[in-house]
Amino acid sequence: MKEQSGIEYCGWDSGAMIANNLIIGNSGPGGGVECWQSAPSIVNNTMVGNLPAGVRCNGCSPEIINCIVWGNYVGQITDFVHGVPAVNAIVKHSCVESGFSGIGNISGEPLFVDSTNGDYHLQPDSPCIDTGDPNYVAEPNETDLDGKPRVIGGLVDMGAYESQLRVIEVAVDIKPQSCPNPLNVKSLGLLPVAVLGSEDFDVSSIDAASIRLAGVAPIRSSYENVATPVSDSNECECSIEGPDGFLDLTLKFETRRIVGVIGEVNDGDELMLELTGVLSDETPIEGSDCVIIRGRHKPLNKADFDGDGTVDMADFAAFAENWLQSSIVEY
Ligand SMILES: [Ca+2]
Ligand SMILES: [Ca+2]
Ligand SMILES: [Ca+2]
Repeated sequence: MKEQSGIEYCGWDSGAMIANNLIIGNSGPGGGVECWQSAPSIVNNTMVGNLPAGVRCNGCSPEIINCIVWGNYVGQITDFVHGVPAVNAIVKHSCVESGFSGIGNISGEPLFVDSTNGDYHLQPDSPCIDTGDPNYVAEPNETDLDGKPRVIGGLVDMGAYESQLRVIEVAVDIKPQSCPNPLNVKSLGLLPVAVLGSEDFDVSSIDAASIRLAGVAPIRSSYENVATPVSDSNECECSIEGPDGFLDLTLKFETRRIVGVIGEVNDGDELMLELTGVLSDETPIEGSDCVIIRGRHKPLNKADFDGDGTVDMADFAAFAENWLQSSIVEY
């Protein structure tokens, strides 16, 4: 079945397979899927906003796998009696509002892209990504509701749509060959940063123009072998190890622009800076490294006209003194 939505009716002894459907906003005796005396397999469906339930069973034992059952009005997976959870339903690796007993089930908000406007694709940080049945093996050429590959990222998602977005984690080294990485907030110089290549990751696949560190673009980039990735997964772990035989993407950022976006910091603070970008095929990449703040930085208050860090009468005087300047027009 490949319906956008609709009441699926599984009658007497049916062993129907209901897969890859959006079952949204139905109302009727059963709601989304109604089963009578049957044992259908309900796989990779997104069932939302149905009245009374996402799945309602009358003497049936459906097997519900890799589904999202959320925001249905009276209950999610219920017995014939309104709102009572279906005792004979076998529910696995599914996201069910308020939870449901069974292996691999979760109850976190599924984070649809825009459910108000009918977009039930998953946001990149949805808990339903890669949390379907870990042993699920897609058939050759099996697709999701969009006709896109059913399994991306090695593990199947819950729901009708497989998230096609695969974020690649990259190794980032702020100040290659220095550890820790001091950041002098008064510096007018450049902050060197490298995205590190490895046996598995060729940095020439990166679209260097897309790179941002804390949202700031680099002023230049190059390819050199400058450092070795740290194997420790602790995010602020760093190393002084130099070239390793794999080319790195080296970038230079204006320190004052980085300092401009990090907010108020004090001497000795440790701060993680996030690096984002895309590969030339648009696959997103992300990574991070940490800096130790040297000096103290407080973002300028716009009303602090004399720049002494406090807003007081002296600022008002400076403001008043300059008031008329703006109305003087030179001919
Ligand atoms: Ca996946
Ligand atoms: Ca470093
Ligand atoms: Ca390297």
